[in-house]
Amino acid sequence: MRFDIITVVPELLESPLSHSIMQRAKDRGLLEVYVHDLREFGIGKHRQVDDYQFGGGAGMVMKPEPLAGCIESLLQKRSYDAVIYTTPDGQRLEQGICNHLSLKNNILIICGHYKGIDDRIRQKYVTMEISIGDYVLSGGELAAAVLVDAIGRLIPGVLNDETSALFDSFQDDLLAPPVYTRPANWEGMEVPEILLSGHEKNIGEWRYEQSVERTRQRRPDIWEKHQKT
Ligand code: 6GU
Repeated sequence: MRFDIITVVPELLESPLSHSIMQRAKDRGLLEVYVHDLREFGIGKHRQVDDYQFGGGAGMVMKPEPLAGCIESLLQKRSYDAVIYTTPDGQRLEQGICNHLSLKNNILIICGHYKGIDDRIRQKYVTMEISIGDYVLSGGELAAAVLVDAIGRLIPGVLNDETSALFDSFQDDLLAPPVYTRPANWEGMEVPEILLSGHEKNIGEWRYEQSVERTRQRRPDIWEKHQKT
């Protein structure tokens, strides 16, 4: 699976996607991430990528020509299954969207910055607009990193234990159960005995009950959705 990411701050995307599971996925050839510096397509001596907004108002807007130049240069080489714009006014990211996108081959992500991108770029090129939650970030780069991580880890072979993504919180509309490791007694606090019993079936049932209880208490909204399906 290949991601191309267009940004004015490439540095923000390097580190988050170059360690741990994402780096291993790249090393294994399962994931490719190419970050494109929009400034290379900037206008004039100063490689301008933003400008004042028509109609007045504070904040700069990303100009259409550099974005179109960068996007067109990528489209010459391949087509994309999705052209995603990261923006607070997009569709809120959920596990289901990640599952869906993990089946694609080529995804192009455009990171918004400043007040956002000229709306004509959205109209002409963007097929999906995604927000990672109801709060405002100073740019779409961290959201793009979140997207690549959340999607990339679902590619078969990326996670060590291939089944483990299936047990994630949200994957079946339930939060994950609590987990413990050694020592069994830490500062007088004991690990639930059932986990030491070796009884796989009982442990499975206990984990499910814990998941249900956590979901009811912490996320009644998810619990309601779970009961409907
Ligand atoms: Cl995708 N971008 C920005 N700038 N802020 C956000 C966001 C995206 N998602 C949540 N907040």
